[in-house]
Amino acid sequence: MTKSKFDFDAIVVGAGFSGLYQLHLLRDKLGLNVLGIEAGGGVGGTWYWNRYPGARCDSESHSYNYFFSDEIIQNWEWSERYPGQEEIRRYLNYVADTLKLRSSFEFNSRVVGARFHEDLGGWSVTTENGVTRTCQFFITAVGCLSSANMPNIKGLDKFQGSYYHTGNWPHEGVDFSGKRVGQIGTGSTGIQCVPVIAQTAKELRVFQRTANYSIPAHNGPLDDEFKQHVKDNIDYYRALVKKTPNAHPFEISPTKAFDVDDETRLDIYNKAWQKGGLQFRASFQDLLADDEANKTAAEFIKEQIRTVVSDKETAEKLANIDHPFATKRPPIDSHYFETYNEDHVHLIDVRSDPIDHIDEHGLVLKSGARHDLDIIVFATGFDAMTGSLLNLNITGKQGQPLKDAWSAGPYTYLGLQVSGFPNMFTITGPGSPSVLCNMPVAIEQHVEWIADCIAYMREHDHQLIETDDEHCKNWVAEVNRAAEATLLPKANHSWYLGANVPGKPRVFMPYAGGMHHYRKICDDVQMEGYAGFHLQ
Ligand code: NA7
Repeated sequence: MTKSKFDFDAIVVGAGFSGLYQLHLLRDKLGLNVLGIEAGGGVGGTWYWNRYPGARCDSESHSYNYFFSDEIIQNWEWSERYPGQEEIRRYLNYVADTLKLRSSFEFNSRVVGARFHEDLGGWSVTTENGVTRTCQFFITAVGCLSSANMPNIKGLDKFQGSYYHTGNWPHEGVDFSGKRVGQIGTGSTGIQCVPVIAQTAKELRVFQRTANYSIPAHNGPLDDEFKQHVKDNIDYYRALVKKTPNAHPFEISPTKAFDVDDETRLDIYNKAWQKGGLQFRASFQDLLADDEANKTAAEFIKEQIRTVVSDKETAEKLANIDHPFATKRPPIDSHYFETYNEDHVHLIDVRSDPIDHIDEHGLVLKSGARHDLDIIVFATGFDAMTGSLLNLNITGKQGQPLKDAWSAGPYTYLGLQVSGFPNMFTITGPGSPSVLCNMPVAIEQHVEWIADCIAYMREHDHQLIETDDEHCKNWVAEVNRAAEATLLPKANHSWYLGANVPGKPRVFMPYAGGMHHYRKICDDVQMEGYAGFHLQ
């Protein structure tokens, strides 16, 4: 066997759902020499870092797993309708043990730079400890929501209490008992935190900039009958998640909101509300396409908020939502709105009276109103989709940094590759459906496509694969077209648009044309011998 000119055939960055499976396929199916690098101290990816109170997935557990291995499916048992953070981490540890993946990962090791070398035809990857390794294929499995968005509020350094970002939560937890807690942010994360923090805090003040819709999750233990049903019908569920636009295990209704009369529509919404979860969005097929249809769902939810929350003023602030339903990622909750009925929980509207600064004692609003606090929780989200990639300091051909290539927004072909960055693949990269889907299904599709592509290259003795400007330009146009065909771009502060991070280009980043269409596009590209990619 001739010695490779690279230290590794492939380096995979990240040990979450995507990194684990990618490493397994390349190492165990293709027989490559692969190194995994992970900044965290263990496997889990986003679930390793996001340990905030109430952290739970909004996909239902029977679809929030890998589908590639019957053995893994049959030997694992989810306990609740929606998997909690700890259970997901246990699951990923179980997968890592079953497939013996841990030994191929270097943990507690952060990638600080990756550079393509034209003379080498491959990459060098440098970690924080100064070590540099070379590889032929550089694969990012860094997740879409991994780079915390910490707002730049002046005076935070003076605050004498403690503060935490939900995405970097201390492993030992935070004790809220007897404490005056302020929480900034009411996205999916904030909505999960509120009811749990309220259980022990002396006082909880929630600072809301944008009111948000939320659907009750109705989480609870799964009964044995359902667990067995899923195992016995796994082929059905595997096919279902491949068929639906968001890769969830339920169909979107073929009916339009105005195909039925008012009474029937209300009945459908009531039933969906009772059932709970993201399925509410699937009540009618045109909720994300038609303004008037959307309003029927939006008004229904606003009415529920007014019914649940007893204080009229608080209810109005919560129901004063400025964007169409589901144009921001729709949270699901466990007693979120109900929590505002507790005397020690207060909602503060920082849209009408914004946060001005933080001082030793707490938050001060523009009006001068002050809120003295012991703990501040920043549930302020992520520099989504591009942040975790740009943080790797990636440099492509002719020394071009990825940050320059993406100065006007992410520029990819299929969300899989960037022109000027040969042999680099971005699992669930911007331009792919990713965050609009049940993630593990989107991840499996990307990971398998990448592994097939590398296998094809080996078979045909190709050393390099690179897309080009024309295909990136066309794909970005297609991503925009798909978004424009929906109401999604109408949410002003959405992280889908990058609008939550000051200075970030406003571009709709995920592909909204549906996972099922996207899968077909990628399959066709593969069938045509990797059309849009140049193989050398
Ligand atoms: P999100 O959905 O980005 O929510 C962040 C929240 O923080 C949102 O309510 C923001 O208000 C608020 N925010 C951010 N910066 C500020 C400042 N400076 N002042 C006041 N309020 C602020 O992040 P999540 O972590 O909740 O959810 C991310 C995804 O993780 C989620 O969709 C799931 O897919 C998993 P805004 O709306 O910008 O006015």
